[in-house]
Amino acid sequence: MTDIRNIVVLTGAGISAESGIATFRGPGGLWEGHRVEDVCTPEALARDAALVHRFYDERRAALARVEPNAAHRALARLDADWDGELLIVTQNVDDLHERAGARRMLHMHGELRSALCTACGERRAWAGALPPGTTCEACGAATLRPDIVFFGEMPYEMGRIERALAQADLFVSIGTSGAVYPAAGFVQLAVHYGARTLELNLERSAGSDWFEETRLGPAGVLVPAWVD
Ligand code: BJW
Ligand code: ZN
Repeated sequence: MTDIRNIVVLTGAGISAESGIATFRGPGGLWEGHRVEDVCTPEALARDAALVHRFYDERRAALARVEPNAAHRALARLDADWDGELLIVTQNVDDLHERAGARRMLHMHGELRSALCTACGERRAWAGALPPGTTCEACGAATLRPDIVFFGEMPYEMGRIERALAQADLFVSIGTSGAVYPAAGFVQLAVHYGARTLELNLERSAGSDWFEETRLGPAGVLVPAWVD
């Protein structure tokens, strides 16, 4: 990687699969018979808040039963050792990158460990269960919801991500199906700005044709092999 200084890494559900967190699409990707596209919407929250809260309460509780895997740890080593710019953009709402020790990262689709006030936009830590009726510390409204980016909502930090992609010498995509925009379009942006592109995924994805190189296999093997 001699000519590489600025790196953007995009991660998806596939990087957490070996930790035991189910991916969204493919086997086991349904939740109580609902497609993620049907549960993770502002309309679903308005229609059946209890269902949506239960979905996320279970996912939040499951975080306590999983650990970062070799792929998360390899990216944390990259973060610690890399002298150039690095931004790890995760679509995941779990906290396995930070528990592995990564620091230069952001959660573009929100976080299970965070609550969002729909009245004032305040985000705050959400550790255990949040009983219905809990009020926002900033504005006092009882309007807290999971701090998750639903379909039709704008992902977080898009400006920062686009600036990093414009500066990137290398874009690496790990464990994502390329089915959900805008993340699915990052490879095209990276190519447009002249970055090298590498995909590490279990199988070919919707975006594979855009990448200069695709390596197929489990993230727990491919990511350490790439980093070390
Ligand atoms: C392994 C592995 C192992 C397995 N090792 N690999 C039509 C066309 C284009 C766009 C749209 C459209 N209609 C609507 C849109 C926009 C929409 C969209 O893209 N929809 C598509 C379904 C078509 N996008 C949005 O709405 C986004 N916002 C937006 O566009 O804002 C702009 C805007 C706003 C308002 C008005 C106008 C414009 C928001 C998207 C939010 C996504 N949210 C979710 C839910 C998060 C909460 C939760 O976790 O519950 O985010 S959906 C879900 O999918 C989650 C993920 O982050 C996201 C991506 O999934 P990911 O990570 O790729 O997982 P999988 O399961 O799909 O793939 C896993 C991969 O890993 C597979 O390839 C496996 O092979 C691989 N793998 N094991 C390595 N061991
Ligand atoms: Zn508030």
